[in-house]
Amino acid sequence: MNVQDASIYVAGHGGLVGAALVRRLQAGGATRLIVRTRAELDLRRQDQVERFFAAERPDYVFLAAAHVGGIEANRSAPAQFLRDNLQIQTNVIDAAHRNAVRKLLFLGSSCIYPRDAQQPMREEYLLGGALESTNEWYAIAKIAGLKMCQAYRREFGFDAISAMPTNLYGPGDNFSLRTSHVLPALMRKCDEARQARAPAVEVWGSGTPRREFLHVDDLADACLYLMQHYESEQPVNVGWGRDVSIAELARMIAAVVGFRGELRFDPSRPDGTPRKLLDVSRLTTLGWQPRIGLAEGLASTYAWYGQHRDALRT
Ligand code: GFB
Repeated sequence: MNVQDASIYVAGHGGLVGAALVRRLQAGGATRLIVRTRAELDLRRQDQVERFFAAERPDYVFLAAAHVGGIEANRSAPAQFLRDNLQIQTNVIDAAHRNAVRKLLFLGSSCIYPRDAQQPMREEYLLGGALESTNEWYAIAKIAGLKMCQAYRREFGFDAISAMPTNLYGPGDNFSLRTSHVLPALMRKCDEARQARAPAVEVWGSGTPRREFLHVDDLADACLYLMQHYESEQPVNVGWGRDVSIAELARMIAAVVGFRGELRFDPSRPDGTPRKLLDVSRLTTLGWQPRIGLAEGLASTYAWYGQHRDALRT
């Protein structure tokens, strides 16, 4: 793929991942980027998606549009997580194939692997056991998406590949306390507690679950690398390679933010998967490595949050 000349559609450019992809492609000199807002193109509507692809006929597609959220968002909206994601990915993958897209990259998630999978999780562990109940609706949709890519490659020869990122963070994240993931939620809670001189911040669950965090700019770089260097039906894990406990993460965030009060754990909230660490050897063997460590990424994300906090308080 020649980034400068190709027409490239980034589905979901308003989200954390899509916006990072646009930044990465623009930095690479892309001149023919195609994006649409949700108001312009509702990817859940097959008729709209078919009209869009027939008119634009992009060369390459990054499928980063999805209904996403943290543990509470997943719990409270199972139908939307299942339906929206199945609709979006089915419409886009099928229309891309029918309109001669040269290659498509589908974004999945590390929650596709069994809850009690051996750690770190290799791509082969897919469907080897039961899923984590707090996000099984999202996981089932993402598994269907990667299977669609495999099936379209086998039956139609469509060059569709899948990347499975670990938990992501960075500029442009969702900082809503109800629907966000843990990292932006704790950043915002610590920031507000510091400003209000509050004595404590509430951390959901026991603090013992372990998560791996990858900066979204690293993910975008990996996606472009895969688009240019990978052609197979096997999904590829994209992660940092190390994990931290939620308690450790909370302490790191408190230090970055300058919150010196107490971290108060609330065991009435769910922990979710006990551990989620990806084996990234398939990707590193292909020649790609992440660059942004968690301490550095937390500092730059907090700087970004500081510039946008008023607009982000929803
Ligand atoms: O990031 P998170 O919402 O989702 O939660 P998952 C990770 C862990 O952080 C859980 C704890 O153990 C939470 O209980 N946690 C502590 C908090 N304080 C907070 C808080 O204030 N807000 C939030 N949100 N969590 C998601 C899946 O799982 O990961 C998605 O729901 C997707 O489907 C995504 O796979 C990558 O890491 O548990």
